[in-house]
Order: sequence, then structure tokens, then C-alpha cells
Amino acid sequence: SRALASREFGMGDPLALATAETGQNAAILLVEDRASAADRLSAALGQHHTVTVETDPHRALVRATEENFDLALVSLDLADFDGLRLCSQLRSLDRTRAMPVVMIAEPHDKARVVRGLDFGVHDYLMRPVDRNELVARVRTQVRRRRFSDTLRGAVQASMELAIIDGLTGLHNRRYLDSHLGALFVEAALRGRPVAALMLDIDLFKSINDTWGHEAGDEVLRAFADRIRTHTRGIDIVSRYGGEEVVVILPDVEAAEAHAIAERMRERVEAVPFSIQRDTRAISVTVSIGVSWRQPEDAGPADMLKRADRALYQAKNAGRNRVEA
Ligand code: GH3
Ligand code: MG
Ligand code: MG
Ligand code: MG
Repeated sequence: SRALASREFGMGDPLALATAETGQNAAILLVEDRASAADRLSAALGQHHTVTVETDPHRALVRATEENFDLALVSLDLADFDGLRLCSQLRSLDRTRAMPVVMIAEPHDKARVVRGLDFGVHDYLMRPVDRNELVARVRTQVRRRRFSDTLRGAVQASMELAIIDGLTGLHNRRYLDSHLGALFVEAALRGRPVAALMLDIDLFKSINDTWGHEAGDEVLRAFADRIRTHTRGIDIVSRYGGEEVVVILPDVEAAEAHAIAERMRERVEAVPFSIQRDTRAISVTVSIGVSWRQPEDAGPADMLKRADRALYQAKNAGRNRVEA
């Protein structure tokens, strides 16, 4: 999630990146069993790309799944193998499906070329292969492949950003709001417990005032990490507000929830938080309100309201406490 936060700022505009893509320096797998043809094609492509020649189509398939090629150039007229079959295999295997495939065919072989295009082969070249055309078609396919890779990464990153808090890497409040309802209903139907912890760092404003806002951010990140490491995978840990974290504990009874909260409180207090700019570590305490699902609750908001009230009591009672 730390990597995610940096991707948020380092990603740039994917469209601009794609336009800047030159389509060069690609790893190309050339499947061609006649040495003279292989030499000519390699020489033409070798200026811009790394070309690997494979004469055996069976080995070519294995290498395509095991190595990372940007494109495969496949001769349709191999000595004792149907090159079209190799193209079809490359198009259907999970591991190679995204890799562009370009066929090389004799002009009389148009019917097989059309069949190849039908099952998704990206492009073709007719013999005798024109050098410039070869270079241009390969470049186009490499650029398209890289463009969709960039887009896919950008889409994934933006989907993650929609549910994950950029500073702490915890889930955000929107994620909590959209998942807690279903979780709560499910627990009610099965008669299972659900507990909620509402954590709020004590006097965080004075940490900012004393150490600076950036140090405050660092403390917040480290605090979030420390809380997260003391939760299970099925718990929802979300940044609920500025320095407030809500933890939802499915299948956890009231007494156990209280014990978990107490351990979290101790672990925050026990080890002061170190920051980059200063050798001194910052002592932090946290107050925690605990609540759990009651049969009469209309929804999770009722449970969260009780956690909030308990948190308020913990603050009033002098902070660095757990209240229920
Ligand atoms: P207490 O909760 O114990 O009553 O005192 P507090 O000082 O923590 O309470 P309050 O809610 O008044 O202040 C919270 C502060 O947290 C104010 C705000 O500037 C700071 N804060 C909120 N979000 C961030 C953040 O992302 N980074 C930093 N550095 N500070 C934040
Ligand atoms: Mg407050
Ligand atoms: Mg606070
Ligand atoms: Mg607060």
C-alpha cells in the first residue's frame, strides 16, 4: 500500500505515456525454420529490437510461456508443422494471450491468413517481406501492447485509490460504508457477533504543533501500520477521519473485543514512534471506544454510534483508555 501511494503520484498521464512510447527495444520471438529467411528478418528488426530465433515450433511455444516476449513473429510455412496452429495456441494460452502475434505467409496462402485473423492473430506480412513494412508493423503492435499494459495498470491503480486511503494505506471510509451494511446483515442472519473499535489519537493537534505536520503524517502512517499488524485479514481497518481509525471485528464477542482494544492501546503507548527528521521518538497514546452488535440494532450506524460515545467517555476520563 506504500507502493500504491507512491504510484498515485508517480504514475503521470497514461495517455501521454502511451503517446511517448516509441515501440522500440522489444523482445521478439521469431519462429522461422529456414536460416536465410530468419537471418534477413532478424537483421531488419535487430536495429531496434532483440530478436530470438526459434526453429522448432514446439520449443517456441514453451519459450513463449516461460520467457517474456513482447511479440511473436510466426512463419506459416514451417517444414513439418502448421504455423497457424502455433498462432492459435499462442492466442489461447493464458500466459501468452496478451502478446501480439504477427504471421508471415506466402501470397497464395491468403486463406490461412484470413483464418488466423479470425481467431485473433494481430497482423500479417506477405513474402517477400518488405523491410520497412516489417519494422513499421512490429512497432505498431509493440506500441499497442504497451499502451494497453499502461492503461490496465492505471485502471487498477485508480480502482485501488477509490477504496484505499493514500496516506495510511488503510481502507477509506467509503470502503467501510459500502461493506459494513452487508457484513452486519449477514452477521444478524447467522446470529454471529460483530464488534467495532473506534480509535482516536490523543492530543494529535499538539503533536502537529510540536513536531510539524509532516512528522504528524509519519506518526499517522506508523500508527496505522501498528494497528493493522494487530488485526486479522477478515477485519476491516479503515481511516475514518483525520486521526481516527475504525476497526470492524467480525465474529468477535464483546469481551474479546475489549481485550483486543486494550492490547492495541498498550502497543501504541509502549513504543514511541520514530520519525525521519529527528532522533527523538514521539510518544503517542490512543483512546478507544468499543461497541458490538446488539439484536435491536437497525443497522451498523447504531453500533458505530455507541463506539463513538464510548470513545468520548474515554477522552473525558483522561485519554489513553479503552471504554465500552
Ligand atoms: P483529542 O482527540 O485527544 O481530543 O485531541 P486531538 O488534538 O487529537 O483532537 P482534534 O480532533 O481536535 O484534532 C485532531 C487533529 O488531527 C487536528 C488535525 O490537524 C490533525 N490531523 C487530522 N488529519 C491529519 C493528517 O492527515 N495529518 C496530520 N499531520 N494531522 C492531521
Ligand atoms: Mg477529537
Ligand atoms: Mg484525537
Ligand atoms: Mg479526532
